[in-house]
Formats: sequence, C-alpha cells, structure tokens
Amino acid sequence: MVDGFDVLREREVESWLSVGNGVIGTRGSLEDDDDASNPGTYVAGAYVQGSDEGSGPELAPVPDWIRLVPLVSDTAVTLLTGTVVELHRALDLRHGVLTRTWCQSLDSGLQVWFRSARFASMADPQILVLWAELEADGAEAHFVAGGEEPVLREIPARIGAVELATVTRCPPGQVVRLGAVRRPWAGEERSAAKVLADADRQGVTRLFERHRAAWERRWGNADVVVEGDPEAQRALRFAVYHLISAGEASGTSSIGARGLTGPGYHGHVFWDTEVFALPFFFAAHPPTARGLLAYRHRLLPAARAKAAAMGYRGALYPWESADTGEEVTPPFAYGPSGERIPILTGSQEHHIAADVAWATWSYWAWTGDEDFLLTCGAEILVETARFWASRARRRRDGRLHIGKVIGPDEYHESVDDNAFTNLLARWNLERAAEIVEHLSDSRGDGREVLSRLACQSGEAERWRRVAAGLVDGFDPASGLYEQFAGYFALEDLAAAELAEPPFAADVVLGSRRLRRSQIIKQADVLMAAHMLPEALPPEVATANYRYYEPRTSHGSSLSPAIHAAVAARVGAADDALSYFHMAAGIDLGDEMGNAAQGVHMAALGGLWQAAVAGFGGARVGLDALRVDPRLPPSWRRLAFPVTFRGARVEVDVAGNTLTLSLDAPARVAVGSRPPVRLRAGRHVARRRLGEWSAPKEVALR
Ligand code: IFM
Repeated sequence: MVDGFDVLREREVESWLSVGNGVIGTRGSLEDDDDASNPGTYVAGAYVQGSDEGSGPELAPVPDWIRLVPLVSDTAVTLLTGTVVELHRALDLRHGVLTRTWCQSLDSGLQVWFRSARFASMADPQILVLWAELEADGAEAHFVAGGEEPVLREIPARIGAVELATVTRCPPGQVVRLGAVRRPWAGEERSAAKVLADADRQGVTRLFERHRAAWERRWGNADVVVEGDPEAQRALRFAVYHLISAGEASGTSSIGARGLTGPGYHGHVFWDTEVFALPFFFAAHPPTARGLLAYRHRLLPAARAKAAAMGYRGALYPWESADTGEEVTPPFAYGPSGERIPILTGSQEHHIAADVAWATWSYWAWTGDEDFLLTCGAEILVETARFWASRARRRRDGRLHIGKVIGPDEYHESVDDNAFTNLLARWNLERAAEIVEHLSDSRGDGREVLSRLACQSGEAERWRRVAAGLVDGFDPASGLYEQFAGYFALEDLAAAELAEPPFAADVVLGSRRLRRSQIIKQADVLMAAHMLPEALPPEVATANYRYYEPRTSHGSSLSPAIHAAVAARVGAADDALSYFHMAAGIDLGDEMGNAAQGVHMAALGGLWQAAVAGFGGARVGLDALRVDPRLPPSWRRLAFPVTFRGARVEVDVAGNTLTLSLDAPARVAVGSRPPVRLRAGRHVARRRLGEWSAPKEVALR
C-alpha cells in the first residue's frame, strides 16, 4: 500500500506498482497526468533502434493505454486542483491488481471520489484491463477517455510490428478500457482486434475472475512463508510477485534486467535472467523456465557468429542481448565531464556462455525434461563447451589459461584467469562431456542429436582434458581462490573503511585507484561458491567468504542476496540476515538510488534464492532434491513449495522440525544424509545436536 504522493519518490513507486504478465507490463503511474511521473508500458521482445549516438536497441515505447482525464463540471481534476483528502494505491500481489482510491476536495468545496483498478491478464497475457469510476456530490462528473470504437495501432519493432487494440466503454460515471496486444513473431495468431472483441464479450467481471484464478494457481506453487520477520515476508512476496509478472513461456523473449517495469538497461537481457531469476522458475513454474531457455537456444546462431568473429569455436552469448541475439552492449558511456568511457563488458564478460549453460543443465536437473535436453539443451551445452575449449590457451607453464576477461566484479577489466570464469568454464566442459556420454548411451534420439551437433568421437574426452588443464587460482594451503592472476598483489583495502556498503566504489575511490585495489563490486569467487557448491565445499566456501566479504562494496544490486545465501551456508547467521535485508532494500528502500528505472529482477531472484537455497538449503543435483535448512534465529518458520521432477514438494521448517509434504514420490536428501525415495505424503525429520534425522513418514490427519 502506498499512501499519498511524494514527488521525489513517485518514479520508484511506479516501478514497484507495475502490473505485468511476462508479455506486457505497465508501470504503476497515476491515470491522470503528472509531471513527476514516468509512465511506461513495455511489450516483451519488442525492441526499436535507440536514437542516441552509439545506442543499440531499446524496448519500444507503447502508447500509454491507462491515460484518463477526470472532469467535474467540465473542468479537469488533478492532484493540484484543490486539496488531496486521501490517496492510496494498493498492489494486490496475490491477484496482480493495482487499485487506487483518491479523494480530492476542490476549491469550490466539492469532494470528488476517484477509484480505479487495472491488471494485465495472467489468464490471457494478451489482454489489459482498466476500470475507473468518478463521483462528485451534486455535480456532473465524467471522464475524457476516448470513444466506444476500437482504436487499432501498429507499433513498429525490429522483428515485426506489435498490434495494440483498445476500446473504451463509458457507462455513467465509469470507464472500462480493454486493451489487446499481439506479437505476430511470438506465434500469437489471432489479430489484436479479435482478441479485443473476445475480451469485450467476456466482460470485466469474467476477465477478472479468470485472471484471479490464474494468479492463485501461480502463487500455489510459489509462495514463500516466513514467520518471525514481517519485513522479510513482505520482501519475499514482492519478489515472487515481480518474478511471476516478468517471465513468459513463448520462447521468443527473455527477462530484461528490470523486467517490464521500467526503461533501465533498455530492456536488455543479462546473466541476471539465467543465474538469478531462472532458479525461481525451475522450482515454481518450469514451463516459463523452459521458454526462457528456448529464447537462448533460438539465438544460438548469433552466439556462434559472435564466437567466430572473435576467432573462437562454438557459441559465445552476448553480454547484453535483445531480440536478435547480437551483442547490444553500448560501446561507451559518458562520464561526469562528458568524456566517453569505453564499456568493455560486451567484448570481455565471457562468463555469460557458462552462465547460460549452467541454467540449461540446472533446468534439466530440476525437471528431468529429456525432450528439452534433446531439442535445445544439449546443443547449448555442446556449443558453449566448444567455445571454452577454443578459448583456453596453453602457456609456457604447460597449463591452460583464459586471458583478458571481466569477471562478475566489473571493477577489474582485462584480467587473466578470473577464478569464477575458469571454474564455470571447467564446469561447463565437464557437464557437456557428461551430456554427450548420456546421449551416446541412450537409444535413437540421443544419437541423432549427437550427429546433428556433429559431435566427433573423442570430443568429450578433449573437453575433459581442457577442464583438467585449466588453472583456477586455488591455493590448497589457505583454501583461497585468487580472484584473478595478480589480485592478491593489489592494494588491500577494506570496503567498510571507505563507505558504508552498498556503495559505488568507482565514485568513492576513483576508477584508477579502484583498479589497483582489492575492492570488488560484487560476489565473484563467492558467486562460484553459490552456483557450484560441490566445487567449493564448506571449508573452502568459508575461507573465501572470510576473505572476500570485507573487500566487497556491493556496488551491484546482484551482490547482497548472494552474500546472504553464502553466509547462510557457511554458518555466518548474522551476516546472512543482514545481507538478506540489504537485498530486500534494493527496491523497497531504493538502496541503489535507481529503482525509478524499474525493479531489479536479479536482486529479486537472488532474494528468493537466499531464502530457498540459502536459509532453506534446497538445491538440486542429478541424484535428488537436497534440503539442509539453516534458518536465522529470528525466523520461527520458513515454508515454500518446489516442483522437483514433476512432484510438488512443500518444505516447511519450524525450529528443529522439518516437514516435507509430497504429492508424488521423489528422491530427497535431508541434511548430510544420503538420498532416499520418499513416497507421496508427509515426512518429518528432526534436528538433534545439529544433525537432521532421517525423514519419517507420518499419517495425514
Ligand atoms: O548483470 C549486471 C552486472 O552483473 C552488474 N551490472 C548490472 C548488470 C545488469 O543488472
């Protein structure tokens, strides 16, 4: 609920209050105009060429379909005419509806009441609905809101025009506006006019009922319950709401860094989607996860072209991606004195190839979706492995190295052997080798895939040799990974002595000194600890957490949630909770000062992961779902559902009791115990002296 109107915060409020369904999103701006506002509606996958020098594609501006002018006795009423008596906006997270109640007292003494509600249908993602009513005691009140005839528009986008059809009906004192969008490239066959006519026939009540039921189904497999920390509860529901609102399953678009809630990063897609947001969809809505990975599969030709243009084999995904899969990272940005600063992430942040592979493999592990593996997944894993095999070069020390990259810590550019990149590359090569072996062991289909991918005999073996030969900067004596070659020799500074994290260290320290220091922007080695827990066992994760955490400024919104998850795993409970709250504040407290540009999808996905994988300890391997909860002492209870290989598993931790409720059998490992096959039903494990007992089936009451 947002009360009142604060000019200085309005734009971030509009980001929070966005409604969306993965296909279309509309910011929570007021329907009547206001200068403090930055309204926006965005359609997934619809990019136009930006007009600024050096700019690439950006999400197309869609006509502002929510605009209404309330008139009382033919005079427009705004927040500035008279006095605001009451103004509330409430976002119903459970049903994806934004409502507004506004009472304005005019100078004439008249009181005007305005109420509105809007949603982007979750049941039929091509449909938009806005309803409003206006009342004024003893005076004529109506809206200027357009006519009864449908208005059809074509919004040009680079890969085809989006159709937008709207119609406005004006029963006395009210207005009902329906919108329909169509993206021909996404296989949306019926014209926007037909979709609109169908919506009009259904009427608002029926549209709302279907929308509401669709949202309830989505929450049924996604809600995370926290008892003992109302702020964390609110932040998690906010995160789940925006994650559900952002993803679509058509395979033609992906989630931009700010979803469909604002213009930040022009709607470009980063690793934010695969590494931060996708784990939520693996567990809560596998069809959306599959669609988001199908987007990467569809864009493999462009990823191959990028690798080839740089002299490598296989596929290198663009650091920033839009509609065609070409690299769309801007080549430069303007500095404070108007100077051009080159942006090197597009040519050097190569870990994106392994990030996409990681998400592809993880989806397969969560779902067991063999059809996806055969049609898309194997190709992504093989082509990214081929990239790494050609990217690694042997040096005089006889080892293989990956030179001149940017790791997740973007403060240090053109570094050699970034530990995160090399660990992920190794992991990518090994998993691809396993997949090739898995497919050659399988019958007909798997072998056909290998022949389509022109997998040579011995190729998988070669990947394993490259993986084994790659340096990773690990020092067995200290248990530390050096973030990149030469990092430990840089000036050693503690982040907290420079400013209170989170802060932009390039601003505080200046980029020259920053480059020569050990201050880092975001989880880097710790990112590997989070993504590859088996590669960095607890004692190694602990040593690296102790080293890198004090050197991190959290200048990226991606950092705090990962620190929360890693801190939970290494038993740093206080840190875990305070990082969780720092992550929660990125949008709701505007910690980074840029929530006006849209909510931070990666931070929201990271928050879900911190709760589910960090505190809940729920992770998936090929052998089982693993659950090893570590709740912060103030959390009395944490409960969440995950969908694992077709079974819905409700994980419920309260104190020293863990209850697992399954609707179908599944292999589950609790704590450090080996996996067991649990039958459908309820199973309880108890923790004694830090160890979980084997889960015991209990009768349903
Ligand atoms: O992908 C991130 C990156 O890791 C840090 N800078 C912002 C990008 C988009 O969120």
